This record gives sequence, C-alpha cells and structure tokens, in this order.
Amino acid sequence: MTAPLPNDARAQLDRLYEEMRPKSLYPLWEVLSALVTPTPRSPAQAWKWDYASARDHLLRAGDLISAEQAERRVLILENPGLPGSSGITPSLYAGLQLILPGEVAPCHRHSQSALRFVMEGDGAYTAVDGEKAVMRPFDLVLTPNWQWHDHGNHSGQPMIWLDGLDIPTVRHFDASFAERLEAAEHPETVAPGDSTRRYGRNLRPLRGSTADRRPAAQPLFHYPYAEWSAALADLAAAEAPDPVLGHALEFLNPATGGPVMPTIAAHVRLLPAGFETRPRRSSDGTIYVVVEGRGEAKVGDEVFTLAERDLLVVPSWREVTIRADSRLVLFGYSDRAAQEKLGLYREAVTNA
Ligand code: GTQ
Repeated sequence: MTAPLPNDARAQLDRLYEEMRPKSLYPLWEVLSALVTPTPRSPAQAWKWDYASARDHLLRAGDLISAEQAERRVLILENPGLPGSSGITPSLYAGLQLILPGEVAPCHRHSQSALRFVMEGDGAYTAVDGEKAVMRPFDLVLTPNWQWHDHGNHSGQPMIWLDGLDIPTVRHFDASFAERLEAAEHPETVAPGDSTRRYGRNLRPLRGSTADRRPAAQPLFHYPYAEWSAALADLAAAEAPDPVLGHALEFLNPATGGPVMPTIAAHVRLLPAGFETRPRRSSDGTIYVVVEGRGEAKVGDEVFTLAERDLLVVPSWREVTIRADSRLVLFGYSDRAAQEKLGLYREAVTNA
C-alpha cells in the first residue's frame, strides 16, 4: 500500500483483518512489497567459518559419537540469518563430515543431491551404488539423488570433507524420501574408479557396451583435484584472468554439458597474486572453500580475510569483490543449476 488511509477506513480494515484471520484469509496489499521485491533481499548473512575452529569441535564430536551411531557425523554450517533452518542459504545446506579410521557411515539413499569436497585426509572413500571413489584432498565427489551411498575410511588418518546438499530445496518442494540399506556397506559392484576411467576424459563407453553401468543422465561422480587444478593452472598460464571472475572453470556433467547435478552447480577459480575482481552480484547465494592462498572478500560492507580451508557464504545479490594476496584458489557451489532451469538466474557486474 502506498498512500496512508483515512482513520475510519484504517479502523474498519483492521476489524476486517481480525475477522478474516480465523478463516485463514489475509490482505495481500499489506505484504505485497515484501513478497515481490525489486531485487533479492536474502535473510541469509554473509559469514565465514574458520576451518581450524570448526575442525576442533568436529574432532571432539568424534570422541563422543561414532559415524555408525550418528549415521552421518556432521557439524552443520547454519547461516546465522536462518536460525533453525539447517541451511547455509535458503536453498542449500553445508556441513563438515568426519570419518575416523576404521569407521563406516552406513549406506542410504535419498531424494536430496549431495556433493563432497575433501578438506583433509587421504584415502577414505565414498561408494556410490557400490562403486568406490577414493578421496584425496580437494577432490569433488557427487552423490546424485536416489543413489545408494556409504562412506568408509580404511586409511590411517581422520578424513574431513564438506557436504553440500540441496536439503532446503527438497524441503521447499515437500519431496523428501529416504531409505537405509540393510547392510552398512553396499556390495561392491565394480572396481573403484571405474566411472572416472570411462567418463572422466571426455569419452564414454561405446554404445551397447555392458560396461555402461552408471545412470545415463549422471555417469561421472568423481572430479579429482589433480585434474581440475591442472586444468586451472594451464588456463592461468595461457591467458589473462577474466576481470570479474579471475580464471574460472565449472564442473560439468558430461551427459548434459550442464551443471554437475540438477539443483547444484560447482566451480573452481584461480586469482593470481595481487589480482582483485570487479564487484559482482548474482542471484545464487554461493558457498566457497579456500583451497589455496590468502586474500580478502568484501561482501556488501563486510570484509572477510581468507586463509586456506576457510569457508565463506555469500548470499544472493550481495555485491562481492575478492582480492588475492597470494595465488588464491577457490571452490564454490550454488543453486544456479536450479535457478537456470526455472528462468530465475541473474547476475550483474558493477562498474567500478
Ligand atoms: O552423507 O549422506 O551432511 O544424508 C547430511 C545428510 C550428509 C550423507 C549430510 C546426508 C549426508
């Protein structure tokens, strides 16, 4: 509502609202401007989690509860602007998962899609439909929706990774289904690394091959650090960085040429030492992991220093500038995959 009402009309309207309330009827004109905003007004806050501190708390939980007891032993990174939601943005979830040597996080599947980004440790695995991906630092591993997955650790060290899921999106649609496999571990269906060998180099099994075992729409689920970091470094050696993004590459689903999963897109960026991005906004609130280096992110009016393994969330449409004090490598994921399908995605570069 724009113009104020005469007092008697106001009083009569208030009486009308009171009478309507028990009938679950409400006046749009009182809330329209908050519902249909000219630009996004995310309740989420920009926030940074210091890895060392989160890790201490996670290891303490590791002394108190086993992965098997917990089903998933994870500390949720909940956005302080979204209390009680378990969301890091209104649409996405993030958590830090710990698997100790000898442990298994039991096999289950659910309608939520998940990615794992390894923070530390070497040699634990995620098995997807019985195929193990052996995980090394900064590898990306997917568990697309409704695929059986268990995690285990036969290495000698604790393993911690970031879980990124579309839990709030699935909740929004009231479309959550989940089930547990009776056995803790899915029987091995194929040798570890099978789908990376078949699909990981821009090739696929010749049609009709019985080895074409993965779902056609989601053949690849392991994107090793060794490969993506080499691609990014080659790019950085060959050309100048994009002024807005730096050197940036998106992880692809080879079946579609699009984002890695239906709801979630993931990418990596390399900012050379001394480089500063131009200010940018986008409608996809984004979660970042600092893979390498030091720098600073300015998000709206807030400044966050960035150090290795820090975790940062930038809400939708908050202006962000990133400065690299040394060579800075970032991993990021967002709901851009879903927004693009829905015709919602937008971005804007501010002229500095
Ligand atoms: O590993 O399947 O952080 O189902 C939250 C829910 C991890 C998992 C989470 C999950 C998982």
